[in-house]
Amino acid sequence: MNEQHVDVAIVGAGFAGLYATHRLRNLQGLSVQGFEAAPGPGGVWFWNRYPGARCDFESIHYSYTFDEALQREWRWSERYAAQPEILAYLEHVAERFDLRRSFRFDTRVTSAVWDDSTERWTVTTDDGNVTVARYFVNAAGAFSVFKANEFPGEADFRGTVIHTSRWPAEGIDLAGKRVAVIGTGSTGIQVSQTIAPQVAELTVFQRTANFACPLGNRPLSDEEFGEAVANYETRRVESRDSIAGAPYPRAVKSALMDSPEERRKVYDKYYQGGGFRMLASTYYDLIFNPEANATAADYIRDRIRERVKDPEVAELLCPTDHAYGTKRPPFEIDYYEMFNLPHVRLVDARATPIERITERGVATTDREFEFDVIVLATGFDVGAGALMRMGVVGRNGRTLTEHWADGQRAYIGMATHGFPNLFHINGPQSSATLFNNPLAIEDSVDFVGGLIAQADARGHTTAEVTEAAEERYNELVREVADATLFPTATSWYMGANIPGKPRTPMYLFTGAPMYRAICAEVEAMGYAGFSFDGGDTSLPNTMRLDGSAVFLLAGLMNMGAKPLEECDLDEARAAMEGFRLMQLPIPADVTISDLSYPIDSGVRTARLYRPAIEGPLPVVVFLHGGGWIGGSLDSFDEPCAALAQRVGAVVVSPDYRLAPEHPFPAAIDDTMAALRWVTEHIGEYGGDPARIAVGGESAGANLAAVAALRARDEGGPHLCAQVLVTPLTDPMAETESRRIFAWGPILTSELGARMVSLYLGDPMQVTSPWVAPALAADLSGLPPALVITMEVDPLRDEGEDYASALEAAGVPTVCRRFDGLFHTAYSLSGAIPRVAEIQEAISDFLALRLSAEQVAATSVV
Ligand code: N01
Repeated sequence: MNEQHVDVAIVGAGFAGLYATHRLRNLQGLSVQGFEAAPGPGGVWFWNRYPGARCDFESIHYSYTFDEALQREWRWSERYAAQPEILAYLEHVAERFDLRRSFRFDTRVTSAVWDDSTERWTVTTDDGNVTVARYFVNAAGAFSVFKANEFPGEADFRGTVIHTSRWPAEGIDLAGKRVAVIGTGSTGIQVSQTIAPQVAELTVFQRTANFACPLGNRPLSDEEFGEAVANYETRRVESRDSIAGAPYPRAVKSALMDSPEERRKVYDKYYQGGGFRMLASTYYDLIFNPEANATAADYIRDRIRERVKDPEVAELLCPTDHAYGTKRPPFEIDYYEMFNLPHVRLVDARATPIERITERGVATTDREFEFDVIVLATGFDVGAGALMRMGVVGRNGRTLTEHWADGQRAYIGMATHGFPNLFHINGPQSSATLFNNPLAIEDSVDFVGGLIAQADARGHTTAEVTEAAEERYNELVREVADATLFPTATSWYMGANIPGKPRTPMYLFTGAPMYRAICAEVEAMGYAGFSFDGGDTSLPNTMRLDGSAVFLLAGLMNMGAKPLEECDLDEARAAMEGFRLMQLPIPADVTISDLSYPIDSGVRTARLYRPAIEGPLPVVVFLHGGGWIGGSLDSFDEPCAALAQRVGAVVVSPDYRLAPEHPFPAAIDDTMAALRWVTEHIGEYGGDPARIAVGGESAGANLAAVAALRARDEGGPHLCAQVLVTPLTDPMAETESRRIFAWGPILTSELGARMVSLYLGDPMQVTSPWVAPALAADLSGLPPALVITMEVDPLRDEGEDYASALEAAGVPTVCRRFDGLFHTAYSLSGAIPRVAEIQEAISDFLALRLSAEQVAATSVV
């Protein structure tokens, strides 16, 4: 037995293992020993040699980016390269960067055990050797364990049974043979359409019909290749910044915003030869809105019906049991036309399941079929299936299999608690499956390389994700999945294709930009979530957020929405109006009408929301948010209507003047004018002038708080309550939340400062209590207050400080913090289900404060 000592042991010589070796050995100078079960490099592209095996992501995108010369010199022959070409590419990379010498091929890892006393991994291989390593990198890939044959009787069969991922290099002669293909995923479709012309009979066993769309393969012209090479630099940046990791046009509309005719045009454009564009470039809500998804599903079903002549076969090929995209979409060349050939038949393996393999072929519950060759295209134990079989033992003798008994989990897809110095490349719960894999791999390897470099530079010997970080990330992955349609399908995305495997989301379904942003944040915070030598670190801000919030922010990134702080005034206003798209429908039983109220320089509009309840009703004057520079009656229609309905109150939303056209004190003057008008006239609209509350969100909450002060000091109007949702109470406040959440989300420090400066006009006003109510000399005598704050909001602490100050001044005050939510969440009810909890808190508070009994009792006192 040989024992060798290295810095890093790497398992796998596919895209991940090769780049990990290059980065860690060639660029970082670490000693590396790699292991690969296959006789050569290539990973999944070594093993999957079945006829028709081809990448369904364009090769100019699905390739390494780390070396510019490599990008230029490798000339892809087709738009979507076939397996031999991709394998040749990886062999070329192995040669060019001298990577082979770091690998032992034909070698399997049989155990990997962590020793806490030496802080080393001991890796044993089936050649009897032992490698002791500081770090252990799992680059074994997600598709290296194929799904074992589930059908009894294989030994009885007189012909050949073969799984697609074990296709022999010399091929199998299928000419004139009777062939069965079991499985209609990406692999089954590729192999069937390719072998159909050669075989005597082809029988496809389909358990679940799939939404396959045209691949659009063709030779890559010199012009296309030249254009790609010339623009690689910008293309790669765009790729990494897009949902799927390729510079496809972004989906920026809901499918429900287009008419059926417009939708047809969009789907026609991307269906024909668009590959993943059909999902990534059409409509952003296909993956979470069932109604939107149905439009794409209907479209694809119609194309299947057009392409397959026999209506019964066509119907069988139409998927009906899952939403489009919730199983990994396959791509095809002439798969559907293949079923028009007389020697090809489709068997419904759901209606008549396969029972066994017999001496002559396959027996279903209905009959026996005779074959010479049975091809199993039945998929993989996706995720870290390979690692699970390697005998990995972490701290305190705990095996990885035990740790993952309830489902595979890895912090940002890269690290597992209890397994120090073990890193996964594109591991479970990464975003790899929705992200062009070579790019995802490079990002993941670079992250791990950076972490090791930092640990080494600082003299740390162990790096391990904390239990809390792993747990929170795991929850986040589930919460994000719950915001999508993915959990509604039985797929390998959900670990649901392997009997007995825990059903749990295998990936973070946000798209690449959010996943990359989380990894960047972890790194920027000194590898937040990781503990070096037992020291503790904090969680990245994004992981404090509710999954629905992360999913929403990811959606904005996928659309390429400009962050608000980068927008000019018009763009910022338009973006705020766009928030309406993320609101629930307006409750039908609330009547909405516009009216006018006078201000010094003329009249303004106010919008009145009245629930279908007999009056007189209590009244809420609600000021919309928007940083005093944006927001509108329209953008707050839904929050105001929902408030009216929940509280059973007349809600009046004044259209106060905006800065910078109308700086301070225009907005607050208009607010006061609206309050006065409401007090005098609301009786005409079914409101009770004795029961008026003021409320607002963000800048609107600032106006509401100031209005309460002014109403007290100016002798009216009389207000029974104030509701301040995420108020700004002091522009100059130096709070911890302003520091920690300086980068948002949505509201950043820079944006906040810019809005305040536009609002003020004259900077000297910043200390006026009419701008900064927290600076008022006296807060006593103000109406009872409800202050609502969000955990991940720069304004959180000043809201809570203001609530404490009100209470200290004798004002009955309730302060509610909503963990996991962010500034502006209140006006995004369609995307953030927990807005209902905020609305409930407001209606509970106002129901009490505006009840006739309470108001009467208070007046008597
Ligand atoms: O595997 P799959 P795959 N009886 O799990 C059926 C990647 N890939 O090898 O859906 C009858 O998708 C199963 O039926 P059902 C890509 O990410 C990429 O095709 O479970 N049928 C399904 O139809 C892909 O998603 C490329 O009801 C049974 C099929 O077998 C991933 O690899 C090319 C069955 C399995 O489909 C896996 O694709 C190829 C049973 N007992 C693959 N058990 C590229 O182009 C399973 N099935 C990059």
